[in-house]
Amino acid sequence: MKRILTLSLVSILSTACFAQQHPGAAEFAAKAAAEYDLDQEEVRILLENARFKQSIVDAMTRPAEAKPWYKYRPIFITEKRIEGGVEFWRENEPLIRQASEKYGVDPQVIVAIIGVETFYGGNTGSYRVLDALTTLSFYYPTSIRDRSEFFSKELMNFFMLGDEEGLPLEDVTGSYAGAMGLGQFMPSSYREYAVDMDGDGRRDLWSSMPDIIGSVANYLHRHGWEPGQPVTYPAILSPDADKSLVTKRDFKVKTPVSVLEEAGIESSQPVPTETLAAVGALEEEDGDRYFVTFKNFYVITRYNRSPLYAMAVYELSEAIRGGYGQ
Ligand SMILES: [Ca+2]
Repeated sequence: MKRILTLSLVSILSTACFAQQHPGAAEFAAKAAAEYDLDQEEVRILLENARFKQSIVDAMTRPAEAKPWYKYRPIFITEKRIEGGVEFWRENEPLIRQASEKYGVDPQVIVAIIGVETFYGGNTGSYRVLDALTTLSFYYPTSIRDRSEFFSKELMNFFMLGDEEGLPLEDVTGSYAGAMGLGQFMPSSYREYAVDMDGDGRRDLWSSMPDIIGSVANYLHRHGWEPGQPVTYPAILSPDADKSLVTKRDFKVKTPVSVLEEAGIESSQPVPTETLAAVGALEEEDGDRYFVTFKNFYVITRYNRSPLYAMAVYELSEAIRGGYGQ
């Protein structure tokens, strides 16, 4: 009897110690119930058990994308990551072929995305997603552009995902931004684009290789991937080229290649003149390198907005394809 009493006291005390009242959490729980039909009490308890993490705030304020290309590239384009990709492809060949055919996405790009995101599953993130999304919803760093609303929506999606997929929300781990599984899907993307390719009734992006590979392929397909079409080619600029056509962030393809040519910007590889394209620049040690981008490059930026990211995925995919012998 005494022992049970002691135990329950300890559990009450520890609950009290860990329970955190986050600013805005009560309103969030009320909104979850009113607008998304979630259980208000369940949401409230989950939020109380979510911990603020200073390390997440710190990580958010120094993203790798702030680096110039010549410093960013060596992080992702390594012998180890290329060989890992070839090996991953060989190990999962039937699944990758199946997903590639079903969704119309080039196989090497599926492999490269998983390679850049998590080193083929070697690093899927060790933060509790509940802590990450709570921290970024309620304590977003004030030193950078405020994205707390985005993370608040992701937190809501996380709770809905928990309901739909039966996920143990307090145990789910991911990146410091709350991205999950081998393809690092944010909760809204998980809900929208993940597929149950092994047909067991659940979408498992951590341990079902068919679901993981199928989901990455479906994500690219749903954003408009064009199989077998180019991603990007180096650009050749004439001395009087119109550099106002060079974009930094928006890689939506709007300009026909023929118009780029008139402006002194030429693709190093031949493409039909009516092809829509954009032009980007990457910072090398000895100055900017220009490149013409196509629809597929834009699709990769739907996975991550940074052109550095898209170029890393592309270069890795080509190196893996070479190593695989395709
Ligand atoms: Ca499944």
